[in-house]
Formats: sequence, C-alpha cells, structure tokens
Amino acid sequence: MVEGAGPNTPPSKVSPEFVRSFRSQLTSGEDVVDPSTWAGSVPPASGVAPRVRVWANRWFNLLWLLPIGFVVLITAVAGAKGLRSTGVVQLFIQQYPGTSEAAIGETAALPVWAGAQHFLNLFLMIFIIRSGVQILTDHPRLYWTRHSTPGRDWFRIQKPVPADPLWTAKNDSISLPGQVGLPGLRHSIGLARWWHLGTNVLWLLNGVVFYVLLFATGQWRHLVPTSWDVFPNAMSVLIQYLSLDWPPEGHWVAYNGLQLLAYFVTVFVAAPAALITGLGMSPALSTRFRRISKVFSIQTARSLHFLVLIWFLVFIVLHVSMVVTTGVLRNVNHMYASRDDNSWLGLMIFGVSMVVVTVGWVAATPVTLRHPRIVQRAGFALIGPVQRLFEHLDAKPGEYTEADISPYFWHNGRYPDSDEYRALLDGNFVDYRLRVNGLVDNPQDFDLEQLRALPAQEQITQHFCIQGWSGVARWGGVSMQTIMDQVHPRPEAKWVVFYSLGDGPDGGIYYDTHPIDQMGYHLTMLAYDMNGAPVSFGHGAPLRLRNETQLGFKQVKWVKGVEFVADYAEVGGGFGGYNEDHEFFGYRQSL
Ligand SMILES: Nc1nc2c(c(=O)[nH]1)N[C@H]1C(S)=C(S)[C@@H](COP(=O)(O)O)O[C@H]1N2
Ligand SMILES: [Mo]
Repeated sequence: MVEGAGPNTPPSKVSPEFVRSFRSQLTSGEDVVDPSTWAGSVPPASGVAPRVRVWANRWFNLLWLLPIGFVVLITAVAGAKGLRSTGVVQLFIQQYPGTSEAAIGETAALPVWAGAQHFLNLFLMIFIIRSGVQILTDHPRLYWTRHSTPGRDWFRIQKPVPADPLWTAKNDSISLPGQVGLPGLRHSIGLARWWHLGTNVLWLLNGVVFYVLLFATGQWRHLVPTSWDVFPNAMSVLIQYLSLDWPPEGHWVAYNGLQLLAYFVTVFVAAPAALITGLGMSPALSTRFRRISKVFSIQTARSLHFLVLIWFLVFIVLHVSMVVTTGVLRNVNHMYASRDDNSWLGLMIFGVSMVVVTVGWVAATPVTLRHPRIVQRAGFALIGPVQRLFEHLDAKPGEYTEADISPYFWHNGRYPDSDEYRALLDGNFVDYRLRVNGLVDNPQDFDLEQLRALPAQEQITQHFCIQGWSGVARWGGVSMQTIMDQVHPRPEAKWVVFYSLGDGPDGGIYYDTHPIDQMGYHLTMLAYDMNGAPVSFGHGAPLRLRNETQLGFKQVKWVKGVEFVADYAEVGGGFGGYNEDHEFFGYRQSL
C-alpha cells in the first residue's frame, strides 16, 4: 500500500486548479468533416448482404428472396387466373367488386391541404429513412432480447463478431454510399441522429396537423374503413390484380378495399408504431418505466422499428407502382391538383415537387459534411426540448435482478495506451488518484481504498450505447451524491466534467459533461466493480461513470478527474464532451 493512503487516512486536499489543468490535454474538434480523418481515421468498411438467422446458427441470405419472390409471384398469378375461371370466385367478385357500397358517390379529388401534406410527408421521409438506415449500420445487427450477444442476433448486415475479446462496437460499424446513407460515412451516427430526430419532429407535427384536418373535414372516410366488407373487397381486389385482369380505369371511384386497408395501416398503425418503437429505445424512458421496458426492451423496440421501416418501404414501392399503372394522370390530379380529370396539371405539380425532392436528396450529404455544426445546432433546436424533458426522469434501483445480467457486454471506444495509464495498471492502481475539484468548497483526492471505504452503492442497470447495442450489468461503487457530500459543490456549479485517463479517437483526452441535477439521481455513480469483480481494463478500470438517464458515450471510462464548472462551453471544444466536439453528438442524450 502506498504511504499515507488507506481507509483511515482522510482524503488529501488539493489545489482547486489541479483538475482544471486537464483542460490543456483536450483538443477541440473540426468544424468540417474530412472523410479521410473521420472518427479517428476509421477506414470505410462494407457489410454483407442482409441475413436472417433461421436456426441456432444458420443464416439465410435475403437476396434469395428475389428469385423466390419471383417464383411465388408467378405461381400466385397462375393461381389467381385459375380461381377467376371458377364460378364461385366470379360470383364472389360480382358481390364484392372491390369498393365498399358505403364509399360510392364520394368525389375522388382531394383538398389542397392533403396534397401539400402528402408532399411534405414524402419529402421528410427521404431524410428520415436515409438517416435511419445510417443509424442501423452503426450497429448492423438486430436482436429480440435486451442482451446483444454475438450470434444471438436475428438479423445482420455484417459478418459474425470476431473472437477478439476487446472487439469494439465501433469496429463493428459499417459504411454506406453517401447518397444512400445520410451522411454515409462509417460511424457518422451523431450527424445521422440529428437528421433522423430533427426531421422526425417535423414529420410528427405534419402528422398531427394531418390527423386534425382529416377528422375536422370528414376526409377521414377516405382512409378509415367503415364497413366489414372491406375485407372481402380487399380479397377480391387482390385476386383481380393478381389475375392481371383489372377493371377499366376509373371503375373504382373511391379507394378499393385493398388500398383502403393499406392506407389505414400506414397512417394509423405504422406511423404511430414508428414513434412508439422509437421512444422504446430511450435510456431515460426505459430506465424510468422498467416494467414496460422489461417486456418491450430496447432491442425489441429497435427490431420493430426496423420492421416498420420495411413496411414503409414495401408500401412506397407498391403505392407508386399502383399510382403509375392505374391511370397516372387522373391519380396525380386527385392528389396534387384537387381535380378529377385527365389533364396534365397534377403531373406538372408533381414534377416540380420531384425536382425539390431530388435537390434535397442530392444536397443532404455534401451539406452535412460541409456544415456539420449547423446540422448539430439545427437538430438540437428541434429535438433538444424533448431530450431535456426526459432528463427529469430519476429512476430508483431495483427492477433488474441477477438473472437479467447480460452474458456478453460489448466494449466500446478507444483503449488508453499512455505510459501513465500502463504504469497505473501494472501497479494495480495503488498510485491511482481520483481528483475532484473545480467550483467546490472542499476539493479532494481519493485513492481506491478511500473510495471503497465510502458508503457503497450497487445497482443492476441497462447500458444503452448510441450505436444501438445494450447490456445489463451489476455496478458497484460510490454514488455521485456521496462524492458531492464530501466536496460540497458551490451554487455556481451547474455542470460536472469527467476527464479520462484515455484519449479519444482523434487524440486529446476523452471527457464528457453532465448537468449537476443528474449527479444527485439515485442511479448516478462512479463504479469500481462490475458484476462482482473490479471493473476490467476494457470496461474502464479502475473507475467509470454511470448516469442511467443518458446514452453510453456519456459514461466516461478510466475516470481520472471530476471538475465542477459553471458552464461546459469553457471546456474543450465547448460542445459538452469529446463526441460532442469531435463527432457532433448532443450533450443531452436521454433519447
Ligand atoms: N474514456 C472513454 N470513455 C468512454 C468511451 C471512450 O471511448 N473513452 N466510449 C464510450 C462509449 S461510446 C460507450 S458505449 C461506453 C462503453 O462502455 P463499455 O466499453 O464498458 O461497454 O463507454 C463510453 N466511455
Ligand atoms: Mo457508445
């Protein structure tokens, strides 16, 4: 044991300036993205064709669905033609021609607001989908349980996880072409999330206005089936389509049964499901409402969120094909020109709107790489208020048990490689000191024995990495409240900075800041134990932060100093943390 240190020695007093000196070890990030040095110069990495696990460890390549789907379609067409030659089916189609009796007599032309909202919806969805796929590629695997155990994924677009015990989630991420993903670069989730969450806010607002107008004007009758005959009618339409013998254009005055069901599900089931499954991935909400999230875990939410995307993609493809093949002029007139005829006006308006869409599509990635700080600020302006709201959810320990602990807990980030750290590790951390100061009345240094002598806190909680993986672990350590009771933060202290012994991927030490209110939360602690053993090298030895209302990147590992400050803007690049400075993340990440 080191001289002077020990459970009975009072923590030593240090100069309040000491931790401040760590600031000189920080680097500020760039304001433009250079793809060649991005995220610590990770080279582009391609994934594999989508695969679904069919048995314990058999994987089915989804590209096979192309030939299989083709064969199924041919068979279905033959089957439908066969059916239509039977008397029973002919009678059935006569009785249920496709459109409900109740809908006859409605005008097909839609009001101007519906056209405008349809355009906005389409425009926003381009960014939502591209950034959503980008987010998926940051952890290119899906699971049904809250654990993210390699080999237990049900879907992947990446090779199996290599055996390397220190393989990180960042190593596992893949790139996308810049015009497919938004912004395409490997591990660009910070920017992708601003696009995704920011445009989502606008998309949801558009949706709320749409719902209100729909019910205020009676237009809902276009989208909500009002009679059970929608089902036989949908069946009838399906047989008619598949038999390639469609009624003449304009025969179905109102939406046919199949169309009605598809629109209804898209507007009233898929859209709300996108929101609910999205919120199901929030660390703050899941930790606060553990009873719900025990069943509806982050991974279930993420998998369902992905299936909602698949629904939207299939819907878009079929919807556009049908619009084009069933009298395109008249169809686009209904939607965009509020008229029910075969003039060219609707198509012209649609054409102009497609120019806007194309410009938006092509510009999104280059603009994002050129002006990432604008994307970061605009995104935060849109979603920040919601993130702030969720930050007030202070959960108590308790809901998870030993049985919930994950068999595999991913590693992430850049491992410390300095001589300073190596020496501490080799010496079993006897020389380690946690330095706590800044705007406090009683700045202190603690060695590990002193920390272990303080009242201990234990909690079994779930970790949510921004990339999408999760894991449950039992953490043992000291609550930040206990530390604050020792050092007495001053009233001016509003933010708390955690400095790491390790560097971030672009050089300069890793750090992150947290609002001081969250330091007093039940589940905020500095952990020296994980699952009953001292925190390992990879997971942050000897000490790492836990703040369970926030995402994983805020949980600084290998903590060497804690500084209480008035404003995080004075630290590092001024955005509130290493990833915030270098990778354009947000400093509030309860979502
Ligand atoms: N010092 C430091 N702390 C860090 C990181 C890092 O790169 N450096 N990565 C963060 C990220 S992105 C995550 S998800 C968690 C991962 O913790 P784990 O490796 O124990 O799972 O640590 C966080 N803390
Ligand atoms: Mo992370």
